[in-house]
This record gives sequence, structure tokens and C-alpha cells, in this order.
Amino acid sequence: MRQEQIYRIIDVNLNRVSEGLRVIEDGVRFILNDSQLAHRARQMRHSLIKMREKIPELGPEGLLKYRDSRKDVGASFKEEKRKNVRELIRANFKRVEEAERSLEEFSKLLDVPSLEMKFKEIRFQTYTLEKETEMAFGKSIPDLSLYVIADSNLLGKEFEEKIRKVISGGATVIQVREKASSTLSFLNRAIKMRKIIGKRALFIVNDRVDIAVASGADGVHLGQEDLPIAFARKIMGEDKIIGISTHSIEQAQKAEKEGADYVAVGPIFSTQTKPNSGPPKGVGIISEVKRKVNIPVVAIGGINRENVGEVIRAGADGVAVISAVFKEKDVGSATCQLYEKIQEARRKKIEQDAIHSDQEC
Ligand code: TZP
Ligand code: MG
Repeated sequence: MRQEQIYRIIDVNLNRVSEGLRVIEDGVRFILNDSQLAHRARQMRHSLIKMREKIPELGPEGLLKYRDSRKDVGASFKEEKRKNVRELIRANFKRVEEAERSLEEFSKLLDVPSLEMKFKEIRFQTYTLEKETEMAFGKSIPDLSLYVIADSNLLGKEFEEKIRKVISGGATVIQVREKASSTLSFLNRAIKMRKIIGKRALFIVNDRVDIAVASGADGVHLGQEDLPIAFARKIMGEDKIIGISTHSIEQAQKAEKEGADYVAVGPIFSTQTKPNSGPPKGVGIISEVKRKVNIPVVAIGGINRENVGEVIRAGADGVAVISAVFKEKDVGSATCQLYEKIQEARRKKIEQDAIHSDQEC
């Protein structure tokens, strides 16, 4: 690859980042009236402009000679329609992040010290800005700390009573999972659960987008073989939560790219509840996925009160459990104990992380 080809890629991507940041800046400034977020977007744009000046080839004069929009095969790509401002801002963040990744990768081929690090820094600043912008737009980041899956196989007759106890025990999310029942009884159960749960926890339907919408659930949880995210999003809308089961870093990255709101990763430990879920991955996969994706990561599979601390300390944003709650006699107290263990592990993790960062200084 010739140097001018690399500079052409750098030029194109610097423009993409600047343009995307400009759209974001205008959105947060004029629609959200958030001057602080707007200021940060502007600062990031300005620091990119400064980078152009850092080396002659990246200065405005230098780059112009590598620019040739007639030869750019992407110039005629069809622009997509956007449904609303939030979707437009999100699309611009994605565009900015992709361009930043390209800048970071191609700068490795240039002999310019610290360039790659600088691009990386800006990419991470973008992730933070995206998270805060998303929050400012009102879709709060869901609390997935204790995600209890109400599997009809284990629930038995007193299901309503058990759900109430699980809520009082501190579950932040409750999912309805029906693997063997008819559509009608699945729907009826979902409607009942929505009523019982109210606003005290998030309510998620497993597998079925239609039942999620019909029962007024907060979201749906999909597997790798279920309806793809793009179609589920069309039906569910932007404000609902879509979670995906993943079994590898690649699947988690793909889910994030396609717009999932969280990923479930597992099985972490061996589980009898879903015997065909593959070999246990161990807690190592949690920290690996956390390093690669920015959406919340929920660990699943064989998690109980003995091992939940380890899972949280590995970086999981939450744990999803079935048997640790529903195979216990007292489901309320089982939930409560898990919840306490999660909080305790979080406190420990914060302390450990603080010690680590002191040592790095
Ligand atoms: N997906 C991966 S493992 C699993 C699912 C649904 C089962 C989790 O159940 P348990 O009883 O908490 O191991
Ligand atoms: Mg499924």
C-alpha cells in the first residue's frame, strides 16, 4: 500500500468523524439544550482539527492533494432515512466510531509517534459521550444486576406468589421463559406477569417479539436463531430493550453493532437447566467481552450464591439465574441473598479497581 493511499483513508475518516460530531453537537445543543454535551462534542472536533496540523501530511494543505472524491466508490452510497432525532444521533455516533476505528488501524501503518494512541483516546471519549447522550435522550441504562428468569418448567402452580417474592427479594429484571407452552398460554402468563411486576422491575419476554409487544413488556430477549435484531427493532421500536444470548466475543460484538441493548454471555458454569448450551466458558469470557463491547454484559449459566461474587468481580453488569432462585424452597430469600452478594462484590470490585489505578499512577 502506498503512503498516499493511507493518507487518503485518513483524510476521508477525519472528515467522517468531524461531520458526525457536528451533527451530534447540533442535536445535543438545539434539541436537548445540553450545552455541556455540545461543548464536549465541539472540543473533540477541534482536537481532531489540531491533529491535522500536527504533521505536514495531515495539515489541511497536505491532505487536499490526497483527496479525490470522484474516485471514492462510497460517494454514491444511498443515505438512509432516519425515523427520529434519537435514531439520527445514534447513527452518527456509529459512523463516528467506525471512522475512528479505521483511523486507529490505518495510523499503525504510518511512522507518526503517538498518532494511534491519540485516535484511540478520541474513540473512547466518543463512547463516553454516546453513553451520556443516550441517557440525556431518556433511555436510561437498564439495571440488569439481578436478572431472574421465570422458567415455567420450574415455577409450578404458585407462580404468581413466587413472582411477588422475587420482586420483593430485589430482582431488577424478570424474564418470562416458556419453552413448551402454546402461544395463548405464553401470552396469558406474560400479561399476568406484567400486571404483577408493574414498574418494580423490568419485564422481559424470552424469544417472542409478538408476545413482548402484546403484553406491554419492557423488552425481549432473543437467541442466535431467533428474529434478527433489525427486524425485532422494527417491531419493538427504539425505546424497548432488546437483549441477545451470545457465546463468544464475536457474537457479542455483532450484537452490539446491530443495536442490542445488552448481551447475555454464557454458559459461565455448567448448568442442568439448559443442557445443550455448550461447554462452560468460565469467568474469563466476561472480562474479555467487557473489554470489547460497550453495552451491558449479563452473565448466565450455573450462577449461584457461591460463585456470583467471582462473576461480578470479573466485570459482569448483572447475572441471570434460573435454578439459583427457583430450585430453592424460599425463592424470596434466595433472591435476596443473591442481591446482597452482588452488592458486596461490587463494593469489593470498586475498592480493588481503586487500588489498581493508584498503583498505575
Ligand atoms: N442460557 C444459557 S445457560 C441458561 C440459559 C437460559 C440456563 C441458566 O439457568 P441456571 O439454572 O441459572 O443455570
Ligand atoms: Mg431464545
